[in-house]
Amino acid sequence: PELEELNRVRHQFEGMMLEYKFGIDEIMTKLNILREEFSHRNDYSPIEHVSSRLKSPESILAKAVRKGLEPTIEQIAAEVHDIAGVRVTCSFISDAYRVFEMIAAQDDITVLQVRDYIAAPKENGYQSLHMLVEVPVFLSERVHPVKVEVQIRTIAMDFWASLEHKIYYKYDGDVPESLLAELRDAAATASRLDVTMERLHDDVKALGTNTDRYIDPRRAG
Ligand code: 0O2
Repeated sequence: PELEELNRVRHQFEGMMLEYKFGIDEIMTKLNILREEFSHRNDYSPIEHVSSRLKSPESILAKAVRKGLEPTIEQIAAEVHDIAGVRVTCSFISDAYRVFEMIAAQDDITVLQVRDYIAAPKENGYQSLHMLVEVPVFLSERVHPVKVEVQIRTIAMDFWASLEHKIYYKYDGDVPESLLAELRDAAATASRLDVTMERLHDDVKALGTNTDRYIDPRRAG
């Protein structure tokens, strides 16, 4: 009977993970549609790259323990918000907010929570725009609302976050202060790069609509 109970729980857990995977599929479709539409219009796309991940059972349990949760499926589903994760990278900060608005405006999406670590970076320098959304998944006998955490960030923020994540795990969360200071410094550099790139992009865009202002150095004089 114990084995039977274990198998029942395992089956229930696998069912939950499948629903999260469907949630990811729905959000990925939405983002890919937007990307292809921009590409068809031959427009500049605010979406540079999209990736997704389903949190591993080990990480889910580790987070449940960290949060002091009962290790039940109900508690995990209610309290662990990033089991389904989608990450969008953009070239510019304004694009991150544009993608956010486009997702939030879709009728079947409910925005449950927004964490704007771009406007208010974390103490360690982490920057990213997080939105927790709920998307309906149509199953054979019911419609299930699935939570997906969407992280939207620039290429520079993503570069920083990937390395910081690796360092954090390498030191098991106990990163030496000197390294933390260098990371904060690097985050500030990445942030300055984002601001400069956005300004350059805006300048060139303004130029594009006023060709008179562009002087070809090979023809001038
Ligand atoms: P992994 O390995 O990416 O899955 P919550 O319980 O959701 O309310 P939480 O988890 O702190 O509180 O939420 P938050 O701040 O939205 O962070 C969730 C995810 O954001 C993390 O998941 C990371 O992916 C990313 N993140 C947040 N802070 C940092 C940071 O300081 N550095 C990096 N590199 N990523 C960060 P996981 O489960 O921590 O990691």
